[in-house]
Amino acid sequence: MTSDRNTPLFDRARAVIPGGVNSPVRAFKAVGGTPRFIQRAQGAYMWDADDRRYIDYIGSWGPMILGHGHPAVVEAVQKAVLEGFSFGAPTEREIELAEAILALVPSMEMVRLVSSGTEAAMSALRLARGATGRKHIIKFEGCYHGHADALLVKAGSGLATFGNPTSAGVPPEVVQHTLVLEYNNLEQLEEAFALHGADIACLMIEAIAGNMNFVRASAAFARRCRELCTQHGALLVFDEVMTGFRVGLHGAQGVLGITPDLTVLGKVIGGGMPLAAFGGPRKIMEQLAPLGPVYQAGTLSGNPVATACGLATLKEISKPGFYEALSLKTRALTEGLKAAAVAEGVPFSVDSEGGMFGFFLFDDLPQNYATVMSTDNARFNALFHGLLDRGVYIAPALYEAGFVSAAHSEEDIAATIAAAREIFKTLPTL
Ligand code: KE4
Repeated sequence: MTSDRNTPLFDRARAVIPGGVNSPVRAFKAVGGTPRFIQRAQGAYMWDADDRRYIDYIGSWGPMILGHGHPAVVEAVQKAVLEGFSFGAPTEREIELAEAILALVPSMEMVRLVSSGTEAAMSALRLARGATGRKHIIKFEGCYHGHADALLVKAGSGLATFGNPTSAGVPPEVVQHTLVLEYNNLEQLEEAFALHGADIACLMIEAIAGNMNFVRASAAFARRCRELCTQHGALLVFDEVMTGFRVGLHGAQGVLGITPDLTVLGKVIGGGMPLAAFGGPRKIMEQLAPLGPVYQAGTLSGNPVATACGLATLKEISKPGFYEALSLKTRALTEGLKAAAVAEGVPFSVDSEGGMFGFFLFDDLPQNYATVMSTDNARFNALFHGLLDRGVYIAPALYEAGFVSAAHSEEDIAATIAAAREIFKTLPTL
């Protein structure tokens, strides 16, 4: 009988931390079972409290694009730590990181560094409202932009009506200006702008939605978001916390060829340390304190250790051929999984871009949240736990994306496909 330290650790954790975790998805609530308490990670692998090894397709939900413990990143962080943890004063390294980000995101002329994607999205939202003097915002069902109150909202009843809170503690008046539309629904988009266009501060979207597993905005839909924002004087905000530097060196905006007004970044730019950012044209960004009237601040914003980690990461991913190699590896995984599923008669569809991928237990790729959430939970959970038991760690929720790193080997990909094929043989039929 192998030792099981995860269970007592989970019991101990639940005694002192709500749900035993510091972020809900980690609790395995969607898939059941006991979360694995990770002791260490290296390259494409994580080891749990029982020293069991997993091929890691979470990558800290996106940041670990190089794999865990990349030597150049470790060296940069070790050096930074010896120079000081935090100063609460400007540093040259923040300038270097800002310049590096601007060089890779042409839609940005200025950028502000913060400590989490939530903080970046919340600040971008406040900036959009401050810069336009308008209150209303549009978001889409299935897109997640962190847990700021105004963004914890689900669709209201009926077309283009204002949203209702998805969380206790968010008063209805806080979300009364948030319109929640169906992703990829052109009719609702047109109606929302026809009814409210003059009052819309911004439209915030994940142009490749990783919080619905992996759903792309159609080219027509993304183009129409851009056109309608321009036409009505609203700001188009791309939340690229997940897709930024993950789907390609220039993010989803590079893949789609669309220039947003504001971009929200996180995850990869911190390389695993708490670092996120938002940015856009100078005329908008200079509305921010201390220059302009839109307040935004943070004790650890631009933290010198986090910026060292982010800079070292960006340096590695900017090297020629990085994304070509990563994309090939990711596609080898998704096509291999698809072939295994088809061979076993399991309905399965896949998509990927750069180092981000998704799969669905449907023949066709879903285009919106409702379809994604119609997935048979029992089948997904059987796949999740079957893979976990075979040393493959995918996202513990069917609405989450997967991530491949530069450290994943061909052998890792082959082992993953082989494990999935074994499970497809016995996956409960509908
Ligand atoms: P954080 O506050 O978690 O750093 O970022 C919020 C956020 C904003 N925008 C997008 C597109 C995001 O995907 C996220 C966070 N993503 C989740 C994964 N779906 C983080 C995992 C978690 O919540 O523990």
